[in-house]
Amino acid sequence: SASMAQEPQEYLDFILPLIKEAGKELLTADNYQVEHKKEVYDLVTIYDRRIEDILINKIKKKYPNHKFIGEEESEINGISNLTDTPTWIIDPIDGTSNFVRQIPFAAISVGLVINKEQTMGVVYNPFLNECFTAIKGEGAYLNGNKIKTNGQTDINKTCFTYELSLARNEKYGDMYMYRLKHLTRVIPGIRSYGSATISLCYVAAGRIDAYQCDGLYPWDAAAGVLIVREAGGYVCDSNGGEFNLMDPNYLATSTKKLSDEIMAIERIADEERIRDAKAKTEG
Ligand code: 2AM
Ligand code: CA
Ligand code: CA
Ligand code: CA
Repeated sequence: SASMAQEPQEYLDFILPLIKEAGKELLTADNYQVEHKKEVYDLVTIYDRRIEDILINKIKKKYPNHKFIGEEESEINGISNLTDTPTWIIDPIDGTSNFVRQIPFAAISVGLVINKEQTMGVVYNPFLNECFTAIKGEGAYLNGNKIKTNGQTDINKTCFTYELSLARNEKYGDMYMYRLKHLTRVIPGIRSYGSATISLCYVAAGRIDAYQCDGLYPWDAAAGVLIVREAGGYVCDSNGGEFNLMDPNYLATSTKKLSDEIMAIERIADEERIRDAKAKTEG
């Protein structure tokens, strides 16, 4: 019956075809007009709202007691707190700035949180037909094939994706400038892809070694962070603390050792920034 607890696999079997179907909205899109939200870099198209509405309505029909946190509905309703009720956390298009430029690097992300725990996650990039999935305790998959992080521990051989889209946010000041100065000295491959969820999945699949992003929302993390962890990766918050789904920023890496090494360099950069700022006010 509807009130009985269901296995995460049943939820995955239910949602997967709906996400694949919703992906067709992106493949057949022909209207790339954008509307700006509060920030000039925060974009929305008709497809963001349409995909989120389709998914929420179909899930509601099947599971009328479940709750939802969706990027677009949150604009109106605010972000509700997590409860023990199963909650579907939806980013209808992650990588909207790529999508509107017809760069095929955007995904639909759906995570399911049960008893406040990330339990199931799907990230689907319809343009490349790549569907990443995970169930807590049961591993991570790409199109049904098991994936693992690549086990990279050597920062001198690392490919690191650092999301720079939010660097212009005043609250970070010069932080990114200082960090990039130090990181680029040791890390041979630096990237910025413009999709948080796909970048996380690339760490999970061992394509890249590390991904970091600040200033995110639950829908940028609900599926992808579970997928990284289930692939054997390590996720902490951007300052090395415990990752918090409801106030997310993160460093996701193939190994804990690599995470420590990246953090150590960022600490050196942060200290230099603080020293310089001090010298400026004193000088
Ligand atoms: P989005 O495409 O769903 O907006 C790079 O832009 C990454 O950061 C994307 O995954 C993007 O998600 C996410 N992001 C989160 N908050 C953002 C914001 N305020 N502006 C732009 N991108 C944001
Ligand atoms: Ca957005
Ligand atoms: Ca997003
Ligand atoms: Ca989005």
